[in-house]
Amino acid sequence: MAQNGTNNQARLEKLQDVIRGKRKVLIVTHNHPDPDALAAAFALKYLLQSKWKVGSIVAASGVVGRAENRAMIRHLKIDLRALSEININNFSVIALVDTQPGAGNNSLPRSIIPDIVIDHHVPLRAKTQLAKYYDIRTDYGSTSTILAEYLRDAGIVEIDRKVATALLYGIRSDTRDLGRGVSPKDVDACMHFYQRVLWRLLSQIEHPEVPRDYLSMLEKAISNARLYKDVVTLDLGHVEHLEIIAEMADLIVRTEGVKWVLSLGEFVGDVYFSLRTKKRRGSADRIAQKLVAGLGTGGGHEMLAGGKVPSDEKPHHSHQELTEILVARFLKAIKRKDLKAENLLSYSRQAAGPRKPEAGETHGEEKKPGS
Ligand SMILES: [Mn+2]
Repeated sequence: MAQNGTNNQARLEKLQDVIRGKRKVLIVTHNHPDPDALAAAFALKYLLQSKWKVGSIVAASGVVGRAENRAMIRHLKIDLRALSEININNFSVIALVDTQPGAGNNSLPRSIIPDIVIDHHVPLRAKTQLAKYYDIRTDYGSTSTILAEYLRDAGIVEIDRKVATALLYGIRSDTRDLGRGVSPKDVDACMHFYQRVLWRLLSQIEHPEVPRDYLSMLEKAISNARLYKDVVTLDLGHVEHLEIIAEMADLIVRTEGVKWVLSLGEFVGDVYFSLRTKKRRGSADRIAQKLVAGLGTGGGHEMLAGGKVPSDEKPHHSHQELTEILVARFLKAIKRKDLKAENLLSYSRQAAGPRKPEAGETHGEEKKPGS
């Protein structure tokens, strides 16, 4: 960390140059912000205010639908505004976090080059390099980690406890509890603010009440899922909120014997997908880009990625046709082209029956009742 110290100080000074003397900063995240995007924006706002006394507003397009993310906003009192209700001309500095200009997943008008871009997604976009300040670390598990380092290097010791909680959740959520696409820097960042985390609040965020229709959504997702040997594709059809597509991918990739999941759905006319793999060097980001070549935008990391095909891009294709194209491209990209589809639920039922406990595992009857 020490050899990086000067580097980090230089970064902070450069950032300071961009915002010095400015009155108000607009911080924009990707559409339908996830915990990492929310935490990074929340932390940047806090940094600007506490270090340089510059006010800012956090805004995004889309809907926050996932129960955890809504709980995060509520419990941590994150003031998230709708980008459509913001007059961008009122701001002298514009920052993008957890996304980049041209990535296709944010609603900053194309004509605007942001002043600040902070992100961890592959690829580094050409337009990002036009920003006065950009910090893209594709080896990091989360954008929250970058912000945590800024706060640490800015010498803010008694960091606001809600910000610390947000950052920890942002890092954990993007790295699946520090187990996926994680770098030592992500672990360091978590350790650094550990003492400031509000644990009870974090638990309430991670285990929120889910809406009544959540279970029926689960049922629909799983009963439609198709299995190709070790690959699952599932089409959720029309979804009420976007995050359910990623949530299902995360759930199903945990299934024994499943190495890849492509989860798709339609939201406000556009087709979205999430890609997950258990392979640590899965190049999911590159596969996502292959899927949308000539159709839309995609990107991500080795083990998780996503993308979007806007309806105006291929207006003569139905949702069904687009989904079929994406699935066919996906199966081809991971060399599972000629396999016959099986129903995921039938595969699951085949495994039903008594399972031998593994070494060291407690037998059912020895468990305390209710455990
Ligand atoms: Mn992220």
